[in-house]
Amino acid sequence: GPPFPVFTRQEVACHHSDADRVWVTYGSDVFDVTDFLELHPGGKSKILLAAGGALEPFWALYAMHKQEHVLEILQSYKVGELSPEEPPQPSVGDPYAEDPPRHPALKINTLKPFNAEPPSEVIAENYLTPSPFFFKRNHLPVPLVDPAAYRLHVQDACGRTLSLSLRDLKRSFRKHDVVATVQCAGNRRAEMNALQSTNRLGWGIGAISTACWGGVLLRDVLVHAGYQPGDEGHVCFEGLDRDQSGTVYGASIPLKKAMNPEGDVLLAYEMNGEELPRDHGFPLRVVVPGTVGARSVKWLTRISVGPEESKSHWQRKDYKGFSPAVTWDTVDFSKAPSIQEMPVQSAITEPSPDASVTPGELTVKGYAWSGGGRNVIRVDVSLDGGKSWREAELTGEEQLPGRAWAWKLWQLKASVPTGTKQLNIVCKAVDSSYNEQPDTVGPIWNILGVLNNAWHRVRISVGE
Ligand code: HEM
Ligand code: MTE
Ligand code: MO
Repeated sequence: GPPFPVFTRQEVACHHSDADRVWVTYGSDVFDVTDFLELHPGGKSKILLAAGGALEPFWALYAMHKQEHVLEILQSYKVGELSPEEPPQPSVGDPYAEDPPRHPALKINTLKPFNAEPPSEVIAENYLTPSPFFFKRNHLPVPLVDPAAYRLHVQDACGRTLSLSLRDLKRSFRKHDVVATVQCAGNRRAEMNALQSTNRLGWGIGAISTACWGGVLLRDVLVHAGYQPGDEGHVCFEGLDRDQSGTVYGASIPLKKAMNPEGDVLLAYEMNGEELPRDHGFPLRVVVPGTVGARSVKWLTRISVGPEESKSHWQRKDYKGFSPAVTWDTVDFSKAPSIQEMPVQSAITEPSPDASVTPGELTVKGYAWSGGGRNVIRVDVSLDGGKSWREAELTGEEQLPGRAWAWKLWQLKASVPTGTKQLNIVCKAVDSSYNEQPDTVGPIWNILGVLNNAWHRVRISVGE
């Protein structure tokens, strides 16, 4: 095509609002992203921060934009190039320089922010996931917190703010241990993306892990702050991770869940008997058993109670479920409730799709879990794509009825007859309410790529 028109940075700067069109630069290219504002998964207000200027300082923080599928979207809005006389943008320091070291076995989905999951074969090796292999889902850089200076701010029932040190928390409240599985709403999004792209982070089957969390009950802290069991409302949490515009990670849960003596919501300072690792929220995080991972706010700095849910982007504009018919043009975020309890889930961790399987003895392994404290009562496994089924053997700790916060691991020993060319392994779990998983992804596909709990399928060609 014809060469693009050339602009100065000053000309680009004139396009900084809807009315003047919104232009941004990246490298030496100029883009008119006005038509993308409403479609942006991170929200319109975020792009407006960069309006009229360079994306680089923002994308240094939200570095998951530096992926092919995002850059392709950007390219489609190109309207020009910067004049070669324009000096390049000064390079920005790496906001992720203080992130902790991680285990090299993790499969990285995005490096900055750090989003990674354990390899499939590792997931079901341990009932309690060793912390280095526990999936990590960060939206921002990991904050560096001095535990001596750390304070938890709790807004009390009279509107005052209590300030609690770690020592206060450990001294004033009884310690509880809760074994709970944490699952991201985006677990298994890659299978949704394979059907139709959601333009969002592709997770495999590993955005789920289980730990023994040690800490104090949120309920005890709320009672100390003057709240009563029958009170209505939402408990809002804020993390210490924030971006240049001061946006902090935040989320909320119903007060009823927090105050429920059988809800087991924890403010955790230990994970698997050790100090909470930095990636998992050091020095203090929320763990909301049975509830989507997004509400288990890490690096917790503030708790407040109010009539409304958290105003955070991640409470209001993300982590909601929509009909497959809803598009970015028609989505109305106020129409869907925030995801809290999760549906029944299971996946095959072994054999992995690229494993070499030969006729003879075969062990199929996996995990199964359901939200809301519902126990997994059964896992059915098929080797022929769902024509015939067998029941898997379940393992896991005994859990109280209605408080089954942790997954079940399962396995099935099968024999693969000689002459078998292909195995089409399928699993599906049933929870204590007899909820079952849908058989395919199509009918539950959604623009955010959340809540994928379709039957998990692994196709394997059998060698000689
Ligand atoms: C998410 C595109 C500008 C902040 C995303 C995603 C895309 C995208 C495709 C989804 C990524 C994924 O989940 O894998 C773009 C384009 C931009 C732009 C084409 C060009 C103007 C910005 C700017 C900011 C920003 C300037 C910040 C100031 C975010 C945030 C998310 C996001 C906060 C959500 C991330 C999360 O789920 O944690 N953007 N973006 N974006 N973007 Fe942008
Ligand atoms: N809390 C803060 N402060 N910042 C975050 O980015 N991510 C949330 C939640 N808590 C997040 C957070 C999401 S989406 C999930 S799934 C879980 O943390 C992941 O917890 P993990 O990293 O310990 O596995
Ligand atoms: Mo998540």
